[in-house]
Order: sequence, then C-alpha cells, then structure tokens
Amino acid sequence: MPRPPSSPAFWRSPLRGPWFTSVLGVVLLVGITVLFVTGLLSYAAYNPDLSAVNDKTPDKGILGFYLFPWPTRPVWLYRLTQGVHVTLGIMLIPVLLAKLWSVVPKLFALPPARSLAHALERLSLLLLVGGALFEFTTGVLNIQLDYVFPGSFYTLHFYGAWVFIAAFVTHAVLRVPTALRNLSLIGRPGPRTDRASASQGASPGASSDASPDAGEPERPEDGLVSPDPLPPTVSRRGALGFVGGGSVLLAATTAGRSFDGPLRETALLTPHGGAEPGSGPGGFQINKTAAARGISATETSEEAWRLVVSGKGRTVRLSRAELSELPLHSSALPIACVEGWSTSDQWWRGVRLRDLAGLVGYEVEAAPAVLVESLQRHGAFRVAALRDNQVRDPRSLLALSVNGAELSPDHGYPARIIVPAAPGVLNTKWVARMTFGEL
Ligand SMILES: Nc1nc2c(c(=O)[nH]1)N[C@H]1C(S)=C(S)[C@@H](COP(=O)(O)O)O[C@H]1N2
Ligand SMILES: [Mo]
Repeated sequence: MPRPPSSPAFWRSPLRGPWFTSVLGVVLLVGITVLFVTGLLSYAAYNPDLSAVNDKTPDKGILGFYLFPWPTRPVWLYRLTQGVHVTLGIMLIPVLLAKLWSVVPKLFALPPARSLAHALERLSLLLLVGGALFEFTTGVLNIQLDYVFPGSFYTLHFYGAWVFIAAFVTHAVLRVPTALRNLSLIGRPGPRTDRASASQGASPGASSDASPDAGEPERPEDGLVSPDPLPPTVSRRGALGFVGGGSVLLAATTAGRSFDGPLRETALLTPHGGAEPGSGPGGFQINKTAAARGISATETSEEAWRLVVSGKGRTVRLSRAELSELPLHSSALPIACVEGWSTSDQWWRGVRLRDLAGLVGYEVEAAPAVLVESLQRHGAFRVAALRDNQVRDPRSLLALSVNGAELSPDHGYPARIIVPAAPGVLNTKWVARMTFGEL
C-alpha cells in the first residue's frame, strides 16, 4: 500500500535531519536579520514621513516609529545598504528553498495540532513560511520586472516585512537554542553521546551525534529524519555545498549591477535597463528612457522649457541658458536604485539646490525641503520630495551636465536632480518645477 505524505516513512531522503535544517536555519537567521535592517533603512531613505508624494503607505503609524532623516554622507551609503539588501536577498533564495525542503514532512504531519500550543506554533509557521515566500517573491518581481505592482510595491513589501518578522522572531526564540545544540555550538561539555542524550532528553543509550553524516537519531516528534531512508547519493555537507554554490552563482551573476563598465556585463540576472548606455560621458546605467516616459524634444527645447522655482510666495522662471549662468558646481555622486543596481560616481555639474532656494528668498544655509516635479505626465516617479538636509548639502545639484558633456535626453535633459547618498528614485529627471517650503 502506498504510504501517505502524513506518514514519516513517505519521506525518504537521507539528507533530512536536525543538523542540515539547523545549518540552513542559522544562515537564514543572520541573513534575514540583515535583510530586515537594510530594508527598514531603505524605507527611511525614501523620506516617507516628509510628504505623501514619496510614500503612499496608509497609516504606517507605529511601524514608522524608527524613521529618521536620511543622511547625505557617505555618498555611497544607499549604494551599500541597498546593494547588500538585494544581493543578499537573491543569495538567500537557495538557502530558503533548501530550508523549506528540509522541513516539508512537518507540513503533512498528523494530527494537525496536538495541543493549543502546538496549534499556535503551526499558525505562526504559516505566517513565517507565507511571509518569507511573499517577501522574496515581491522583492524579486520588483527588481526583475520593474514595478509590476504600480505604486504599491513599497506598501506590500513593507507591511509584509513586519508580519513576516513577527513570525520570524517568534520562531527564532523557540528554535535557536535547539538549532545551536544540534550544531554542537552550545551544550554541555563531555562525551558527545552523553551530551546529546542529555540535551535532547532522549532515553539513555539513544545517541544523537550532531555531526553532519551520523545517523542522527532524534526525538521522534522532531520528524525530520526519515525512518526508512534511501541510500545517500550525496553527503549532507555535499548537499550544503550545492546550496552554497547556488548562492555564489546567483551572487556572481547579480553583483555586477553595482558597478559600471565591463563588470556590469557580468550581471546576467539584472535587467539592463531601458537603454544601452554605450560609452563616453553618458556611459552609465539608464533605467528609464525619455521615450519610455513620453518626454519629447519639443518640450525640452530652449524655446519651450522653463524651470519654475517657487517658494515664499515668489515664483521665478528660468530658461536653460539663464540657469547655466548661475554659479555652477561639480559633485562626484553615484545613482543607486532600490532595485539594487548602482553606478560608480559620475561627475555632475549644475546649480546647487540651496542656491535655487536662495533665488526665491531663502537663506541658503536654512533652505527648506523641496517638492520636485518632472515634465513627465504619466507613470511612477513624476514627483519627489527632498528633505532640508538634502537641499542644504552643497553637493546636491540640479545637474545640467555629466562627465563634462550636456545631459543626454535619457539622462534627464534639460536638468535632473542629483543628491548624495539618496535612493535613485529621488533623483528626478526632466525637472520642470521646484517648490520650496514646508511639505
Ligand atoms: N522623471 C523621472 N525621474 C526619475 C525616474 C522616472 O521614472 N522618471 N526614475 C527614478 C529612479 S527609480 C531612478 S533609480 C533613477 C534612475 O536614473 P536613470 O533612469 O537615469 O538610470 O532616476 C529616477 N528619476
Ligand atoms: Mo529606482
């Protein structure tokens, strides 16, 4: 008679066992903690508390308790935090899948709940597994498919992260001690067999050696070790090697997204953006082309385009020629997108944001926040709000040229914002209007 999946003997891989599950669990414990922290940092970097323009997450309420003004130095700050978030997230996919595989017999274990405590634990596991799959899926869709959830990616990924992390912390508190014992990282000194039987509460004589390829007897309710294993075709260490190899392969084909030039070509798994940037002064990543955003040469021409700067009840209109007669400054700054890709520092040249605030009567040292609007009429990222510390930083520019050449249409001609350490989404292209003041 065929055995049902609820029978432990249905699951015959000799790889399953506390050691294998615990190694993967500890890797996820560390990795997911880093993902959570860098994710929260990324959210803070969007200035979500500044204006409903940047963040439409309704009632972030207490979940926004930790928000702080994102600094403008070091200039590579977001490049680092978000590069780590995305690259590490991708690397953890094989680990997550292997971990789920290693415990899948428990999904089918009967009875579904032995006690109220057990029922609650299984419910928390539902949130844990569901939350993990949800966070990894939305994350990957966002970086690979370019915002399939219009405007709502942050909301989904942000709320999902909090639900997931609640289940994750519960699970970690319940399981980390066992995992560390299984790995012999904690526990009593003394002969291995004694320690194992003492720590696992098994009957005397039941040895539970925690080494990777021992038979791993365990408490029956752990249900990880197959009672009727098939002969092994690979050792547990070997299987871990496959998982780790998968992570390394993913990293090797992803990490190039954080660099320019030939290294970027190694990022096989990275969408290469809206246009091939080519070489020369504009030879760095182009995510959204002018054509894709409906920006025409007519509306950016010298005759048609005016920058409208307002604040303090005043409005100033500047042609591009007038703009380029204002004091121009250079800053070497990268662009770093939430999708994890970034450019090296480029040499931007343009008018300081704080000098534009000065045009409408603000003290440059006390320049306020600004709302920046693009010529673009449709699609995401038409508008962005910058905080006062970003406006005041002397390296923050309304750039007119990059690496010594006029901005190309795809890089934001006639003018684009560039702010140190900020997420790319705040670097609005094809700027049409800037409104200074309290937001
Ligand atoms: N007007 C406008 N500005 C924009 C965007 C956009 O879609 N429209 N995309 C933003 C995002 S999300 C990033 S990461 C950077 C990317 O710059 P790039 O398209 O020049 O690579 O531009 C930002 N500025
Ligand atoms: Mo972006």
